[in-house]
Amino acid sequence: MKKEKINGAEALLRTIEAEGIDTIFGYPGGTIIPIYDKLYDWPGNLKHILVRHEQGAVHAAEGYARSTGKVGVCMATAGPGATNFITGIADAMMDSTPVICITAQVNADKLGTNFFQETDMIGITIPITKWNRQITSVHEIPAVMAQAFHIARSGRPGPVVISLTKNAQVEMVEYVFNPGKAIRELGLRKVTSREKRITSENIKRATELLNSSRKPLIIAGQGINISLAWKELEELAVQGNIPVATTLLGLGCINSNHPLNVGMVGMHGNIAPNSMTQQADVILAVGMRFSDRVTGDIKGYAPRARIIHIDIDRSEFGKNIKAGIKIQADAREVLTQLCQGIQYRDRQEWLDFAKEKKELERQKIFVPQLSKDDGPLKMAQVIEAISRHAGQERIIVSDVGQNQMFCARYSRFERRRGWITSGGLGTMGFGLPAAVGVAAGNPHSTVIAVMGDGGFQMNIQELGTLLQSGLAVKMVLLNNSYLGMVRQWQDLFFKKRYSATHLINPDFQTLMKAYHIPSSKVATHGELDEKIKEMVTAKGSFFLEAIVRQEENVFPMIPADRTLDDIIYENEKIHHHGNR
Ligand SMILES: Cc1ncc(C[n+]2csc(CCOP(=O)(O)OP(=O)(O)O)c2C)c(N)n1
Ligand SMILES: [Mg+2]
Repeated sequence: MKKEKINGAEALLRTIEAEGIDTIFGYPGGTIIPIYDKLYDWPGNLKHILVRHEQGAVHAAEGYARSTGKVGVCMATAGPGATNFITGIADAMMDSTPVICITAQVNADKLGTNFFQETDMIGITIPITKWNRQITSVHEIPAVMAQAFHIARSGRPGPVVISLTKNAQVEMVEYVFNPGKAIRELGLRKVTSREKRITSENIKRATELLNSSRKPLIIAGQGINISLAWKELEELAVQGNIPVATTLLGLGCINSNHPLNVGMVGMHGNIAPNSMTQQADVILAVGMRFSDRVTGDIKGYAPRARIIHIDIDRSEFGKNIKAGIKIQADAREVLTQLCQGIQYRDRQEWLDFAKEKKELERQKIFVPQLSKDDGPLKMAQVIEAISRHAGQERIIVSDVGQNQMFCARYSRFERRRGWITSGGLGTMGFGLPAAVGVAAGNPHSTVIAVMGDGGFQMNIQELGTLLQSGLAVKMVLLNNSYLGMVRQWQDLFFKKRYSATHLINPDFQTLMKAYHIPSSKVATHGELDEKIKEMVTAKGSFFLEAIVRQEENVFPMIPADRTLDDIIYENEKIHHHGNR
């Protein structure tokens, strides 16, 4: 019997469905119409969410991927549609997010002729993709798509770009999807027995080092979420009685209220884990990459610590911080093995140090930040109230800036994959479209997007996506009429010369009317709890605008290029550091 023939567009959609994906985020155009034509009456489970700008499609795919653990898929037409993907792709690369970005391309026989809307997406995206491939013939589609999914989600995940010429979308093929064979054809390098031996020897050395340590600190990053190592992380910490800090992306990989969780490291991190980094004798870094936002000036980083670095990507070893023990393997596997040899040690003095620093932060930062006074609302108060009212199944998505740091510092994280933010690239405009993707992937969760007035306006067009898709996102706008984080740096390091950071904003309430999104505004403490409750209990999308203090700064802070010993707590202290 002859196998049925289908066209390339249909073959592409079948591969996506076969990989367990139920939603594609995208935007059509002339070169990609054959795929949209197939979507028009697609008989399967695949939904398409029409965004309002292609950047939004990538961020939505990222939100979908990070909140569900699946691969996010987005698509765009050739040329401007494709180049609008770039910021999203770069964002996914920085945060190791598995997305497949399909961009249409002109007919294969027209490549290189400056054909209408021809842009070389392969050339453009080489440095910001884990892998990219141009498909010029229908026969390549099933195998290349299987490879794309494998590469996007395996090892250290990342973005894959598939540039699909128009002829390949319309040519006919006998459809056979054999991912196993396609992945074997990639000829990926296997871990050698020598490497396995080195790994197990290093696990033994690491166990001994941890067992003999008086002041160990685990620093857990996004790798914990990627390798699903939440349980193993907690087990290691509890069995060894070892405190755990997390990076910004690692927030939530251990519960906020866990007695061994000492908080977030980094520029606006908590005092305890930053100070502990400087005092620790052993640091176990898992699935984190010692970003400059975590280390400050690397010359003064963790001066007393021997460092064990666990990462699936060996290019991370020694890139920023040298580690004495390097273990290139899946975080979950390594943590499981470490659990087998770890011994409980009484570390009262060390844990008391953490307590002391926590108390210091409470007095110096939390109490004043959360105290009610006569002035306008503070961002911290809004975030804290959200945590109290929004239920444990909430997923918090943030934008970038002060809103993001307040969100990280004042939210309580009680569920896995419950925190989605743009870390490495710090992409303003990430929040709203990412939340759209989170909502698509998690219809039963409360999805809350916390944004600043600057970042919200960077992808504000995605309100149209909410309107049309009916997806539910609770938007919280922290409106300070400033590009707050840049203003903070101008305040602290540029003598308050607020160049181009003040924003004159539109009337957001009127705007919501135009989009038929129910909305509300809050400006006083008295109303805060009630307004937040109104938002979280609303059916569908809701927009809450909090008018917050205009010139508030996020503290503590470790100024860029300073060491973790140089924590500043308030505006006054900065003047000792001069203007840098
Ligand atoms: C796309 C992009 N452009 C510029 C920046 C630089 N930047 C970082 S934070 C920030 C200010 C953000 O302002 P807003 O969204 O109002 O948030 P706030 O800090 O006031 O909470 C800017 C301009 C960035 N991170 N991303
Ligand atoms: Mg702002």
